[in-house]
Amino acid sequence: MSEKPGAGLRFAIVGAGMAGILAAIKLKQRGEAFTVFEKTDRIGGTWRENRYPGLTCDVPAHAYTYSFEPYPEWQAYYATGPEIQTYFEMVVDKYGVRPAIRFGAEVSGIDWDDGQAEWTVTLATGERAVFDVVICASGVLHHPRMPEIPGLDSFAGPAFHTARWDDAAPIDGANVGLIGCGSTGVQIVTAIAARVNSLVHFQRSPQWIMPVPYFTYSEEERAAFRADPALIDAIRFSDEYIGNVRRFTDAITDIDGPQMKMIEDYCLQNLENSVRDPVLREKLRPNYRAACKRLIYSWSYYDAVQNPAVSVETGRIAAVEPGGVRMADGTFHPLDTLVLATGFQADRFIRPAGVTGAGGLTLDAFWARRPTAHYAITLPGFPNFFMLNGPTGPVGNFSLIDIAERQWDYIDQLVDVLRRGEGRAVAPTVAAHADYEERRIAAAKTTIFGSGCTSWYLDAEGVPASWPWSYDAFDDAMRQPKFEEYAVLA
Ligand code: NA7
Repeated sequence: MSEKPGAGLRFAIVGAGMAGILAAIKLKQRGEAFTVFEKTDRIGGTWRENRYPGLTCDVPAHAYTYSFEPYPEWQAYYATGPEIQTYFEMVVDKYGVRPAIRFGAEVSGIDWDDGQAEWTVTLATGERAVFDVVICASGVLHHPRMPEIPGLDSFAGPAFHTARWDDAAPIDGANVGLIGCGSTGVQIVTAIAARVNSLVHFQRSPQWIMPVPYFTYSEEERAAFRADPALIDAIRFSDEYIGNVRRFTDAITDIDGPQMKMIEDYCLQNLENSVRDPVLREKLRPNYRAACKRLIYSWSYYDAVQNPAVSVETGRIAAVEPGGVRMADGTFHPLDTLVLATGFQADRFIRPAGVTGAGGLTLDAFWARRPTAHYAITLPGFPNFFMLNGPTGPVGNFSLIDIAERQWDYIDQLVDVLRRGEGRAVAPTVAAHADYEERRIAAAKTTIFGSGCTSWYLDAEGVPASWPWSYDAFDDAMRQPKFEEYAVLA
């Protein structure tokens, strides 16, 4: 484990996904001492873990890319999961951070020592090491949420969550059941509709589907990207992407405004124009506001769902039986394979690792009511502990890489306080964070996420957990921490 290099700071990064890789690169470029702890044997986080058919990032590929490492090789406007994994593997080697990653190193505890002003990181193996700063980059959606359906364990064939894809499960020519219609379920329908004998898509709630353009890049276009990175920037900063991000965040914060009306009209027009059968059309018609659940971007779902092999089942599931799924009205769907696209526990973050901050304050206690962090990054009582893509951040329909990079700039300025020797530890004050939370919660309740639907955006009290202000407000907040909101420990 890393030694304390003179007066230099020792950094622990938890997680080798997109955000952990970013932190590692930034610290390596500064020549600082860091160790990345990765519980599995590969980098990639979400993109390593999810391998379901149709896995695609719904942020345009050239925008879902580190700003310092544009990638001319993307095959299409939207990248697939395997392509993104390849990109991250390339970046990790190009920037030489792989040797600093400890694979198979699951962090089970992170404990602050008030006297020494340092963190002890404990691994599941019992091994311990001491650090000055912890960067928590453990992701958001990584603990599958299994549905509570009677008899689920009795299913005779393969039944598995989408984040635990079973390659041996029959799909081609098989009778497949798919529970869940979020982004994951919709992508799977589009990918397997033409492969199955039958696909029953169990839909508890209909979804808003935003039609988006899809096109591949030719070899000539990729050659042009290689020759002139300005062409990549033109996509990255295009009105099609960044303009839409701005309009989208305007819409979610001004729910009766013109931008939201445009989104709703556009999606409904897509439904009317694309789905021919009036019965199916009504099944697919959402009964809550657009973007209340995470808006689904798809160019192909309505085509796929009209494949004769696909049926949309809107009844209530009563039980899973060994041979299939029984509905409350007695209907039985015989199935070979049952896929659970039922989402994730979005309130876990670094847990189940136990984190204990100053004065013995545990993260579980601090988060007893809801997970939160000051501007989604820092926590009062947890000095020198920084989260990337932490709670209350903007997890809407725009690039989490962009978000993490801006968050890193904010973190870097707080760490500078330590680098300059102005103190040994920095954390937000209780009062500053309480003020942030009060303003955030009041604003969150008025966003579209709080307009009356269920979703993973909502905390246990039904308050939207996502950043409730505009993209520009986020950009502004990340430019410089309000240092007066922070206490520096001498
Ligand atoms: P989501 O968006 O949380 O979607 C989960 C889906 O599963 C949603 O349609 C749920 O219906 C459905 N669900 C959950 N439990 C059940 C039960 N018990 N019975 C029937 N249906 C159920 O997860 P995804 O994996 O699709 O997407 C997660 C994020 O990953 C996505 O937003 C992107 O950011 C990438 P409900 O709507 O609750 O009625």
